[in-house]
Amino acid sequence: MKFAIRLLFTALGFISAGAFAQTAWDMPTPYPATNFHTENIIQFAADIEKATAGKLKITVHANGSLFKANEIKRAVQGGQAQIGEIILSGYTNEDPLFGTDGVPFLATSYAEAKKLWVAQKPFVEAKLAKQGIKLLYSVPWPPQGIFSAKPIASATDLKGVKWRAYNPQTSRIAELVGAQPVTIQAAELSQALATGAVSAFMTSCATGYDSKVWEQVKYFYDAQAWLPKNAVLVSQKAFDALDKAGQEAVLKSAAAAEERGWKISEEKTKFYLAELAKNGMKVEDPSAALKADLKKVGDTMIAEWVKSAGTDGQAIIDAYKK
Ligand code: PCA
Repeated sequence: MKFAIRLLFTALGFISAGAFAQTAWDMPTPYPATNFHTENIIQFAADIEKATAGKLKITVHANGSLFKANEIKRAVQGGQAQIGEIILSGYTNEDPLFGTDGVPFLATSYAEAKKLWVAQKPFVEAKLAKQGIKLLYSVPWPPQGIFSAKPIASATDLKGVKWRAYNPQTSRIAELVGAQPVTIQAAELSQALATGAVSAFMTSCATGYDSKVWEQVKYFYDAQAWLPKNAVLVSQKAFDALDKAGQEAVLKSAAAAEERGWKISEEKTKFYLAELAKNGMKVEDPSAALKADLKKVGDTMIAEWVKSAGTDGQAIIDAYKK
């Protein structure tokens, strides 16, 4: 009798485990928990948990805490993480098409960035699919400008300066203006500034705000040079292992996150710029001379990118310009 009861309970246990099968995903992301991309991701994870009645639970590991920024794509590809966030242009050396949105002065407003994404997306999707990765959504950073400890009147003032880079393009800019590039991911930016490892860089007002750069850096030149994008990627294998309802919850929540993210990015730009000023930074337009110097850098880099990206790159440009 006792044995029969135990058997019965065991059987019930199996049934309930089947009916309430729980899937847990780890999601490494590169940027701080309070960054707008991360907050959007946390909402995305909550939407999925709700839509699946708790069957799919995504734990977000922000700020490079589970995998460093440059390790996240490989982790998703290799199945060490089921899902993750990357900055697409961080992978320009792997394939120039990933870095379309990192090319200076190709697309400089949210509307242009959207148009460029429509042209770029099918190529990024296909490339990732070959690597067993499914693209879920992508959201841009605010337009990129120049942060500097010292005032910059023209590119000449950047000669010899220790320049923080976050992707191949920001390194290339340093080379073209005669600065010294050092690659440092956002999670280490505050420390690099505090130790004097770098004193100038290009990024968004959002990252300037996240890293409280005003403690060392006093100038922001709002060059609006490009809008790089983050992308949320899932392992195709992990996605395929979900039931139909789970897959639909992920796709629907991703579409909502993409729409929400583009809106928040654009809307929060004003807030970030105001915060930089409020904390004692000079927020200015670049001088005519600096603008002209940056334009020259952009022209060089657009030509270099078109050359490296071949016929697919040309197809993206043609679709974008149409
Ligand atoms: N912030 C990220 C990438 C682009 C941006 O605006 C960074 O500085 O690392």
